[in-house]
Amino acid sequence: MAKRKKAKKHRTKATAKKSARKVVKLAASKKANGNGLPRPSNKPYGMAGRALDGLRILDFTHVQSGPTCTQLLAYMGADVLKVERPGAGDITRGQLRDVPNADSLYFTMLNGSKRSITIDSKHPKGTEILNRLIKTCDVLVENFAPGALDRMGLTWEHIHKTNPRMIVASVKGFGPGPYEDCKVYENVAQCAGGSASTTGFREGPPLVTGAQIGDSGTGLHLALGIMAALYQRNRTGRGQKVLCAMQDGVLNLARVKLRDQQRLAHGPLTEYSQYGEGVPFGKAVPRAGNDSGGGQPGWIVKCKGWENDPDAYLYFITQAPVWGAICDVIGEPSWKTDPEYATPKARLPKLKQIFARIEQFTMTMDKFEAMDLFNKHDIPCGPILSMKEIAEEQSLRSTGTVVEVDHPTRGKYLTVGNPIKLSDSPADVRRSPLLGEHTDEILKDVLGFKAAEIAEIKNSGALSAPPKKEKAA
Ligand code: CAO
Repeated sequence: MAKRKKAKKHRTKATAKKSARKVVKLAASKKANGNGLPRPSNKPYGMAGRALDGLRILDFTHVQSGPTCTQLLAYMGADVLKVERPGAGDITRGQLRDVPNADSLYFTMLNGSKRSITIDSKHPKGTEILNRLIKTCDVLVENFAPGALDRMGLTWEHIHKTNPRMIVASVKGFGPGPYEDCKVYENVAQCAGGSASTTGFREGPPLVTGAQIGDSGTGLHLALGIMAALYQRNRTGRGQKVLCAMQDGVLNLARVKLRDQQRLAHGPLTEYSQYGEGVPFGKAVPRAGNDSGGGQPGWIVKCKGWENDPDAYLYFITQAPVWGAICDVIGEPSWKTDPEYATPKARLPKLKQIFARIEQFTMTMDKFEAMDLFNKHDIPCGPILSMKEIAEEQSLRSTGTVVEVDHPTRGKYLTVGNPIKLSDSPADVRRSPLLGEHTDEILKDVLGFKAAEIAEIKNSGALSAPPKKEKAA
């Protein structure tokens, strides 16, 4: 009887919390603009355009890491001028092509809202144009292999002398040290930054993750560095160099594992399932499968249909404050008071068995039913969503996180919009440019060249691919 009363009290508390949240949400939604934020004010400060309007970026980025950074800045209003090699452009335009003769999704999903200009940076006239662009832009962003920018003659000293206000932001694979001259791609960074050694199952090899923490993750770090440098420039009037190494970016995202490395010196990592399984720890942080990283143990459990659907799973967290509700819902009310289960410490060695019981329960319903049920009781959990489900998810479309844009050669495609929502600065998500689409426009509007000068520049060969060499007969 006492137990039932307590359970009822818990349910009432959880329901009250839920309805309070609903009331706040309803009140807010009257002013909200669909992405959960207040609508821009109709006062002048709310009508001031986008956050980065007026910021001009000379974008020398390619592949993924740098383009992630500049695309985000473009979404927030910056005028991003993407400089590409004539005739070829960013190598990703032609990689993983799904539509013949059209820019790939690899390229289009990383270069939205930018303008494209083709310039041969090694041609004397090309160098002249670049120097003029350096004078008019605020930030140069690049992620060439080490030394490539210098080989174009665009050393920090040269850029800083040409435009002392310019910020030069670079992604490199490694910072100064034994590997600083190495080229790096995503998975190399995941391995060198400590992520791969701590991802996967104990019995298996190191694993890389699908989330592009090396490329896109470092691009995000770079965007933050650029914003900080711009803020400092307001005070000093001087630009500075910003460097983000992919190894550092990955480590920053994997910092909890460096935490665990240090904890290991003081004893086993009790929240890792291997502790409960009695498997001794070695000298380095092991792979932890789907164990949750924090102090609230979690695991992935099967749901109805798992035999045929590879994503019919739910991530379930046995959060201590709702342990009573978990026991009630899964039908193990005695675990609330049983000293073997009642405290988080007592549960640690039995996590495998506890999750097996939870799984027995979740296998009776699909992942969305399970999500609804557990959420009613404030139990944290999440369905494993496939990319198909995400592409079709209407709430992500309404908030502008997933956006459909139209492209002249490939037609409509989905892209990821701005995940950072600003209440006075709606995201500007447009299709990616064709190679050199804005060359004339940039020469005329940004650099002020007259039609005759543009024709002369074009004749010089600085904007076109060098003629192919005749093959010897
Ligand atoms: N006009 C003329 N030449 C141009 C040009 C232009 N507009 N744009 C680029 N180039 C030239 C460069 O000058 C360079 O020439 P040199 O090496 O002869 O001086 C050349 O193109 C290629 O540059 P790169 O070395 O950066 O390209 P790559 O394909 O060999 O390497 C990558 C690619 C990504 C491994 C390397 O750029 C790199 O390590 N970048 C830093 C780390 C990074 O961002 N990695 C993430 C990549 S996303 O997975």
